[in-house]
Amino acid sequence: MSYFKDIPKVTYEGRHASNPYAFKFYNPEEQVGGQSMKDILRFGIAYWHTFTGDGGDPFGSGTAQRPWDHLKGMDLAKARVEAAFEFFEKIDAPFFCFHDVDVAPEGDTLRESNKNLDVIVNMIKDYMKDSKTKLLWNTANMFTNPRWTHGAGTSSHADVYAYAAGKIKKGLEVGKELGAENYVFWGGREGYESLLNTDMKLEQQNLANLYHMAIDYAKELNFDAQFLIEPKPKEPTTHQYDFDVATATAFLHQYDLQDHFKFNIEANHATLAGHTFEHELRVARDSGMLGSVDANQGDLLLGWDTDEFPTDLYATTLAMYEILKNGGLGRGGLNFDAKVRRGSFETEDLFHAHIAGMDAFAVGLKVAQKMIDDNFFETIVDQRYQTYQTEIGQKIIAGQTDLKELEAHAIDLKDIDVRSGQVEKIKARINQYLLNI
Ligand code: XUL
Ligand code: CO
Repeated sequence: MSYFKDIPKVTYEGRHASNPYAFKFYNPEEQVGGQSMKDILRFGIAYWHTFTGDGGDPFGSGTAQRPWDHLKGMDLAKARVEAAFEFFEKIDAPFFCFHDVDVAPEGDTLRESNKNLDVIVNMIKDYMKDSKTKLLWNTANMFTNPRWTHGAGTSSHADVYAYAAGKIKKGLEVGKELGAENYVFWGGREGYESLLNTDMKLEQQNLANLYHMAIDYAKELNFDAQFLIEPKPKEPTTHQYDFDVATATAFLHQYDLQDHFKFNIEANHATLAGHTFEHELRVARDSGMLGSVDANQGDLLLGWDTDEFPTDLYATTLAMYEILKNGGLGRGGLNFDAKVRRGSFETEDLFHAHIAGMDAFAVGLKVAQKMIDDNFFETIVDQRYQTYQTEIGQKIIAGQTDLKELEAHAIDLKDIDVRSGQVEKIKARINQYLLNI
């Protein structure tokens, strides 16, 4: 049975191609900076948005028209696996990602849910044998079911906490079974709605303990996936504990978890935190903790997590610059945590959206590599900070001076030659790079 029978396999046809089912810029085998595009970009398909989501929003029900809509329960779950692997093959996806509840329906108990999950995981494992598509990461959904109302690892109820621990245990076993490269912790409802009824210290300590238990169990399983924290400042809770990379870094250090985690950075979460995407990538890169990316974009006019497919070439270029300067994403990848708009309800839109996202990152990659080859940003930054190459400047950056010596240096200074930052000149050059690829 084919779910996408009218859609051909998507291949690279070049920037002037008119075929909507062709990549215009993403050419998997093309070498960029000595590596193939496919190996640098490591695209992932988010199961929840592409195969499970129905296009519903807080104001209206689902609109998506999917060839598996007539099915229910385990039959629906099985059809989605078949459709997913057909989709991966047609779009040439190296990776996919899922939450436990995306792939298998929950039962009345954790035992029943695990039973359903085992059936589907076995099926996925069979499909993976004949597929090039690997598991970038899996995770446990601990935010949808009403039991998670007050959080999971930060719940006010010990039974809910134990339930969360059980879900993570199973998630690690599933990740091991399917050879996942990473395991993600997005703190869905780990935060608070109101400080008036919240013991923040207890909640954060409990969450840290849960992470330590997960580290121990992964060791016991011999599961060597990279653990990833995915920061988000708000939504669904008013204040999420993993607010942004800087906040989550402090949390990891406070509870001695810093050697066991990297970050999965989502563009739309960055902008919700009042940062740019590249800011969050930079903070993680500077501390050696950039692990993976949820590739999407938000709508600054709306201000919630709209999870749009990334099409903004400026943003993908600056993101790819950070990723290349990081030496790539290692075991991470670019997971499209993105959904087609509610109005884009036809099945073929799933293809158009992924093609648009893959092409946008391919452009970003090529432009960023060209800038790096030209030492574009490096030259600007070196010049801007050149006074740190003087005697006193070198002492400052080496931490080998003191207030007395610096006062003596400054006390008779007049007319310091502070230079323009020239940000408009830089932006004009970036536009030239973008138009010249
Ligand atoms: C929610 C979000 C999640 C995580 C995985 O905003 O980004 O889908 O990526 O739980
Ligand atoms: Co995400």
